[in-house]
This record gives sequence, C-alpha cells and structure tokens, in this order.
Amino acid sequence: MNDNRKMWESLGLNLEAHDQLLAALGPIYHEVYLSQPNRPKGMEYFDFVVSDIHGIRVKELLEHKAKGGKVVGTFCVYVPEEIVVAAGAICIGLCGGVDVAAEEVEKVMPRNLCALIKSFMGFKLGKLCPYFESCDLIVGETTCDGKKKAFELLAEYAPVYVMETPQMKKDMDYAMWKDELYRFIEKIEELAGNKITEESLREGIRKIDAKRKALKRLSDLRKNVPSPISGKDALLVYQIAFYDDPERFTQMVNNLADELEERVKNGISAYGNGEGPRIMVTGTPMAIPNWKLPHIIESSGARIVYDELCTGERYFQDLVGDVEGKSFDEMVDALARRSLEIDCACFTPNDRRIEKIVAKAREYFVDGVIHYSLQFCDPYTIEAFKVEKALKDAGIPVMRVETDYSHEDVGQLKTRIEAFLEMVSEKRA
Ligand code: BJ8
Repeated sequence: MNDNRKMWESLGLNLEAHDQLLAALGPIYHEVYLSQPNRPKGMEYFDFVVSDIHGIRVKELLEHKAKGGKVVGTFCVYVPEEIVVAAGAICIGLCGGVDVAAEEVEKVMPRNLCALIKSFMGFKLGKLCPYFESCDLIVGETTCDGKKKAFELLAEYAPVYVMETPQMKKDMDYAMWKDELYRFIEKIEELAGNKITEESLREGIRKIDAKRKALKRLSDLRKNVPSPISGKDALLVYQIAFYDDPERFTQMVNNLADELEERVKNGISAYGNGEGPRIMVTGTPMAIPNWKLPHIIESSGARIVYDELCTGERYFQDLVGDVEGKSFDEMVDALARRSLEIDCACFTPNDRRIEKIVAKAREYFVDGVIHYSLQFCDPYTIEAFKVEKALKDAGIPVMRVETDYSHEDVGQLKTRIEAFLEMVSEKRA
C-alpha cells in the first residue's frame, strides 16, 4: 500500500469509492485542461496540485495536526479565513463540485436540492474527501435556506459551527455581523488553544490580503485583448485558492501573473487561434471539479474573461486594506466591512451586484454574459431575471443557464450556447 493509501485509510475513507472518484478525474482533467493549446508555463504548478489533489496538501494538514494544529473547513466566502489563520489553524474551503454518494444523500435530504449542497453532504456521507475528514471543525453559515438546514443534518456527522450571516446590509446588519465575528474569534481561539492577538490578527489579514491581491492582479490581466490566459485556467487558479497553503499559493499566482504580463506585452493569446467573443460568467460558485459550463463555452470558441462568482471575483475583489497601527477592534470592523462588500444573492435587496455586473461587462469589453444558476438555487435563479433585464437595458446580450452537475444536458447546453455565441458574434461584427 503506498503512502497516500495508508493516509486515506487512516482518515477512514471508503477506499474503493475514492479510487473510482480519482480515476474519473484524470480523463476529465485531460480533456478540459491539458488539451488546451498555448497555456502559460505557470499553470504547471496548478496542474501538479490537481494531479495530486488528495495527496501532498492532505499530508501537510495531517503534519500540522500531528503538531497540535487544527484544521477548519468552510463553505462560504463570508467566513473570514483571516481569523482562522490568526489563530494558527489552517482554513480549507470544502464546497463540492461533483455528484457523489447520491443514494446515501437522498436517504437524509430531498432529491430536489442544489447540487452543491448534495455534493458536500455526499462527500461526508460517502467518506470520500480527505480534506473533510481532516477537519476539526466545519463552519457553516445562514446564507441560503438549503445550506442552513443542511448544516443541521451535517452536525449529526461532524462538529459543525454556524455563523449567522445577515440578510441585509443596513448599519444594524454590519453591527450584528461584527458581533458574529467576535463570537467566531472566541470559538476559533477555543478550538486552536491560541489567543488571537493584535499582531497575529494583523498578520492573518496581511497573508490573506496578499492572496486576494495576487488573484486580483491575475484577474485584471484578463481585461487585455488578446486574453493571456484562458477562462478555464483562471477558474482553476480561483478554485485552488480555497485549499492551498496561502503563502505558497500567493507566490505561484504572482509568478503566473509575471508571465501573463510578458504575454500581454508580446500580444500572446492563450487560445492561439484569434479572439472569439468575450464572455462574462455570473451566478452560483463553481467548486472543483465543476468545469462543465466553462468547458462548453470555451470549446465553442468563446473566451471567458470575467467570473462574477464566489470562485472568482466575489472572493478577492475587496481587500481588508492597510491594518498598520489599527487596533484589534478596528481590524475586526474592517474584516466585517470587507466581507459585507460581497454581493451574494442571499442578500436583499442586492441591486449593487447587478450594477457591478453591468459596469464590469463594460470594463472587461465583454460581448455577452452567461448567467449560471444551479438548479434549485432560489437566490440566484430568481435574481437572474433582474440581472437579465439590467443587461438587456444596457444593450449587453445575456443568456440564462440553469443546470446541475450531471452531464445529461451537455449536448443541449452546447446547442444553446453556440446559438448565443453566434448571435453575439454577429452583433460584434
Ligand atoms: S457568498 S454564493 S459561497 S452562499 S448554490 S448553496 S446559494 S442554493 S453557494 Fe454561496 Fe456564500 Fe453566497 Fe458565495 Fe445555496 Fe444557491 Fe446552493 Fe449556494
């Protein structure tokens, strides 16, 4: 038995089902990623991370735990990883992007539920995720109803702590959220056995701000024509941001951005065959390995240049900012304000998201927008109508897509997307 298998066994994984999962990932990754022409050399690191997706990083988590460290799993970009890092713990984003253990999941929750929720429950119930099994605490939130109720069920299988996220963004909501961050600080201190000091909080904020800054730098480079990186590659980097070591990851993203700057100077396209329509994707997050829609879009000749997603801009568009000389309370305040800048459809009203989508579509020279919602996700599916109207009013072509993680609708989606891209190209000509 090789070292990885011993490690997975020690975590109690269902080895047979886990083998099948990894075996399925390889060919998909090859088709979606490795077959792309003209990829930046800097993507080799991210390919390596995926090629050993349940190996080295899990080993690092277990080494950390062996020294008395803690691992905290999260599902939402509102959970402030700065606080986890400040306590000396490791923060891992856990969202699942693939259908797993459906039979077990449907024994404890309804079939007609968002695929992302069913996926993370499947990873837990099917004992398929070494990250999940390494966590000392799972942090949920009260964003959408589906997640809120799923965390009650998840608590029967793992230690769960739920943060109460507000539903509006009034002054009282900021105050409530700031209190909630203090409650979270206490919980994390108790778990980690470490007091979060002014200096450790400042350091935690600096580390995570540096990561977001690197991601923002990468994203800004996607404004260029021709695009120096494919949309699929950018998405992969955003997805890995949730579980890689933050300092190493920041360095790798900055290296990649250096290379992309050179490409921009020399007019090198990631696609190598001219520029197809420039597309923005907006909507529900795409957790790894959910590459279905981006693959359809880019293999139909378009270029995704902006992701208004939590696995995208919503994760890194705002920084906490300079915390030099700030008191503990001022830093907690800045953390609360930064996270409430994120415009998740769980908030009401959420007009700012819509205004941003229109503004960014112009800033990134977007020819069309594809609104992506997971089926049964009420917040995004309902908000899609307002997004569509605002874009149409602004003269920007838009299409709505509702799907899940199955591959049954790939043919149908491809036909619809090709028709949309044809229309967009005619308008552009
Ligand atoms: S901040 S988008 S990460 S909640 S897709 S589970 S909303 S039914 S994931 Fe999200 Fe935080 Fe918002 Fe971002 Fe519910 Fe919709 Fe499923 Fe969703």
